[in-house]
Amino acid sequence: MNVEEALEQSRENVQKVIEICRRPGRMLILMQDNPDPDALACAAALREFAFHHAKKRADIGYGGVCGRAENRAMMDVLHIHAKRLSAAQISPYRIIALVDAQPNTGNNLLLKKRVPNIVIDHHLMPKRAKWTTEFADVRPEYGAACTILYEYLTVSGVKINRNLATALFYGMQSDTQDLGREASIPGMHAYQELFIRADKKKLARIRRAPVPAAYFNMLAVSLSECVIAGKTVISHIPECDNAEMIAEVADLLLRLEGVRSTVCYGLCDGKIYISARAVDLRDNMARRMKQAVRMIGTGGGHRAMAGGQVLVNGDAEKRMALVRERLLKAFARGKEARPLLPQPQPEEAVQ
Ligand SMILES: [Mn+2]
Repeated sequence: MNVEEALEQSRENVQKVIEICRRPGRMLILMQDNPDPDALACAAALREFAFHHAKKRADIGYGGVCGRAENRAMMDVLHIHAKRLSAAQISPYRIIALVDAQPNTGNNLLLKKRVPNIVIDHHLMPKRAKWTTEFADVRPEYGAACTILYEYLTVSGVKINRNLATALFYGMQSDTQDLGREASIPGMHAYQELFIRADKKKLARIRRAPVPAAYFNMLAVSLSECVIAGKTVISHIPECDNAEMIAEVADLLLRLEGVRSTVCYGLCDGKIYISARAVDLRDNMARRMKQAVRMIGTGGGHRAMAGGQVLVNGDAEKRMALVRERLLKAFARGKEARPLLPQPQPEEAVQ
């Protein structure tokens, strides 16, 4: 898709989105349970869009936790007011827009029986997507979903203020790793436009947000038991208080020389979260992730990055062991797993 075609598509779509926003009743913009910068940027942009075209002040919500220091800093510095909701708190909303996520994927609060009004996303859709919505704009070729929202604002004449430009730029930057991963032509165009307008000082404050000591502790744990199997690195965090740490470790380990893909998994809030990353788009992480969690959880994403969740009922250790087995099978079939780092020798008996 070139830039003109993309904008044409957006011009067509904004009419329907405006019509939905103009209906009476409260509107909720729902993100995935652990919203990332792309989701936050989408939500901030759609809120601005709804206010401009329908004078509607939408709420922004998510289940789970927004734990990553950068993401909390983004909300803080750019004044994105998102609230943590329970599934029950969603029902009073008359209009629901799901951004950077899809229904029935297990990563958001939307219950099966509730049909959303708007879905704007860029994740690969399952062949037979088992969900319905009134309006959907899903562009799997886009590296970041907020590029779609950038187009909506642009084609419908909504002014993008400095904070919003910064949010959109950071959303694109973080989902595409500075356009190095799954960047589309419309995405590159939007990135350039937004770079000029983004507040660089605020960007720096977000990217280098301070982290607590627990962050380094989790990092140390994830590295100490990390294994390499073939060209895949697999690490885990047995007890993780921040699900986003798992994605961060998967990203970090991808820098290891000679590695083609990375997987990190960890137990957080009674759920096992899994993140997978690939250097090369020929390795389809979304497909492997689906294979790994088949019958025990949900998963999906993109070719270069994928995520999954497995619920734990009962023995968490057994579940973690099963997940490990499944991951080794799906991501490093037939390869022997050996420790990545030298293992500490057992201490000699003290006399
Ligand atoms: Mn995204």
